[in-house]
Amino acid sequence: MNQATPTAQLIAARQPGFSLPRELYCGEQALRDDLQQIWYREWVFAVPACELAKSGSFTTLQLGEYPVIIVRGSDGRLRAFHNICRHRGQRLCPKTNGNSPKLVCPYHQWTYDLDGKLLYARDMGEGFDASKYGLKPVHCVDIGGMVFICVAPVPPALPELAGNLTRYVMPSALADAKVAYSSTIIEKGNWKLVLENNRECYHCGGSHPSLCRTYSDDPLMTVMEGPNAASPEILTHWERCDAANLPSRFVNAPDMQWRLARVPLMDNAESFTMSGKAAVTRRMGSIPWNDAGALMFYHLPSSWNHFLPDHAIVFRILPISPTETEVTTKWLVHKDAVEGEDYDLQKLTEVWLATNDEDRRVVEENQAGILSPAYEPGPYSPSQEAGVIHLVDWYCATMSQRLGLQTAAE
Ligand code: 3BY
Ligand code: FES
Ligand code: FE
Repeated sequence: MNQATPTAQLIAARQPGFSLPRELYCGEQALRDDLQQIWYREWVFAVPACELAKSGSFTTLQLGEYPVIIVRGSDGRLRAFHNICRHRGQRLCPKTNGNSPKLVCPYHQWTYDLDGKLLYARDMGEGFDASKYGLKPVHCVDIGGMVFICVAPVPPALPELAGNLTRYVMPSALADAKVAYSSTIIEKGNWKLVLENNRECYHCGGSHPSLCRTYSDDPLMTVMEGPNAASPEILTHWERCDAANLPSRFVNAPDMQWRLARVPLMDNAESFTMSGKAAVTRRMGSIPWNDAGALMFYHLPSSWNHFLPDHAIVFRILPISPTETEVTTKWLVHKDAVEGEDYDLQKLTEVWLATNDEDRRVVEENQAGILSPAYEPGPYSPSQEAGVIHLVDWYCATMSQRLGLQTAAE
């Protein structure tokens, strides 16, 4: 019999429908377990592919203990590698983004091709076999313009997600987009608190004055029951989208690891702007109307996204420490849209920059309260926080299964 680990015990003892025990939101061991069992085993959204448009374009990220680099090869393919030199382990590329015809280690200049092959290593003596020292690969896929990586030896199967995501984002033509703006902030909160906050709009009325101009905080907007079960307003929207062949109906993984749905904005608003009007005059892709709403795509553990007719906003989170999470937001527009002519950067970004900062504050206050020994798990609202319940159930089921323990609820 396996001895249950402390994390497994906490999960087994948790009360379904309630927030998690304190230790899972702040403990070092809990984060180590989260990294091992979730972040190092799942596909993690990294970047939109349009950010790596040319041969030699690269981006780097830190996934837990793993520095990773993603680069487009001269053959046009995207590849990911462990961002560490095979000589003595230097981090190969310290920059977040750039373009380079070769990957050159800054320490002793070992030089790698864009496909990871070691091309050049000075004075390594006779018999040195460069073919043994290529960069170590990381799994990498581009699904409809969204790049995911997985550091596990064998990544989880993708077909369900890949087929649906490709179909739903196709009308946004992400291959013809560019990044108009990128923001990275560190929230002083556990990654699960960042996600919990994102999965409900119970807090929206009290926290998000600018987002609430266009985004309804009706919980039925956030949680739908299926492709034919939603509020009358959403069903009407889906019928209109069906007629235009615009994939819109709610579709999800059975365990809610991902979900997709296109929902209308309030009062036929076009975009997440202060005025509700489109922020970009040049629409992305082939979405037929300005008021087609937002295609929402959630994927655990790392991402949520809104694809609007005029622009898209992609979000990525990465855990930094038990009580710190990096949140990166990118605004995508049509690649030919010109700043100052087709869009005003401030109008494009102001609502979500403000919303992110408001969310940062609530997450940090949530973490501060949970750090108190007086904290005890509290009940989620079944109607308002159903999305949070799904998230926490997915987390507990995944963790307990992988830590080798059945919970009372299963
Ligand atoms: O970003 C989201 O996913 C939405 C908007 C505000 C809260 N959340 C449900
Ligand atoms: Fe990279 Fe020496 S560690 S060249
Ligand atoms: Fe929020």
